[in-house]
Amino acid sequence: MSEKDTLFNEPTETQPGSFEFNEPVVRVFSDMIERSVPGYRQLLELTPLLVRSAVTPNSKVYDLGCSLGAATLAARRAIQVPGVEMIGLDNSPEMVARCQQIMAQDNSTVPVDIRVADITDHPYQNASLCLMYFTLQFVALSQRPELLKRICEGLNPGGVLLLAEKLRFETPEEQAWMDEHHLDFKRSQGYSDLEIAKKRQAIENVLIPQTAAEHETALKQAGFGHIHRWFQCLNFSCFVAIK
Ligand code: GEK
Repeated sequence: MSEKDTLFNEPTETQPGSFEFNEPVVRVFSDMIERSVPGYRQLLELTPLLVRSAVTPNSKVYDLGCSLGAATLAARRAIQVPGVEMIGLDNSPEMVARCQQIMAQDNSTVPVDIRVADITDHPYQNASLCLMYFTLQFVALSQRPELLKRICEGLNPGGVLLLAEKLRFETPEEQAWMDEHHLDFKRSQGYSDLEIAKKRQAIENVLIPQTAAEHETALKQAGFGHIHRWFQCLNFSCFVAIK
């Protein structure tokens, strides 16, 4: 069970400077992401539909930046074809340790290997599906094109990347409207204005969002043939990219 996220409601001296996926974050992570990302639960609810159409027998399914494995589990429980192996990667050892316990408690029979790894230098091969939910936004901008290329090369023909990201917007008006409504969403989830401001400060320069057009161009340049933005909830979106 996730604890309630009160990390940014604590006295300033006990707070981390820059945001990190460390033990205190792991303890509250499920609550934090649900109350911070509008549409997160619906994205997870729709994931099985996309998994069932993408995954082929005897292939691998990767979850990149798996955290506590919410998307890994959504996919794992949906896989109906034989010979599939799942691999969840995250570079936070604390996240991986907890995620391994969560996977061990799940009674799905699809083999799953949760590893501490940097997704920018991990090999990808024989993949029919890669999930990358809200992780690319934490990778250095300079490393993103190469990472997308490696993922595309590791997918089999017809293989699918599901890429969920926080978006940046082209015009100041659209950006301001999205920011305002995202703020209101967080307030509606019980966060105070002070908590919201402190979290924003901690995550600035750590989470770098790109525009939808930038993502679409990068996915094309990485070698994907078809790219659709199939889901958006305020400033959070999911793309499907098909090799
Ligand atoms: C979910 N997908 O619940 N290599 C590996 N892991 C990384 C890297 C990297 N280079 N950079 C960041 N991470 C999940 C949510 S959270 C999103 C993903 C969020 C990991 C980081 O340790 C963290 O666990 C995850 O990416 C991002 O559907 O917190 O907004």
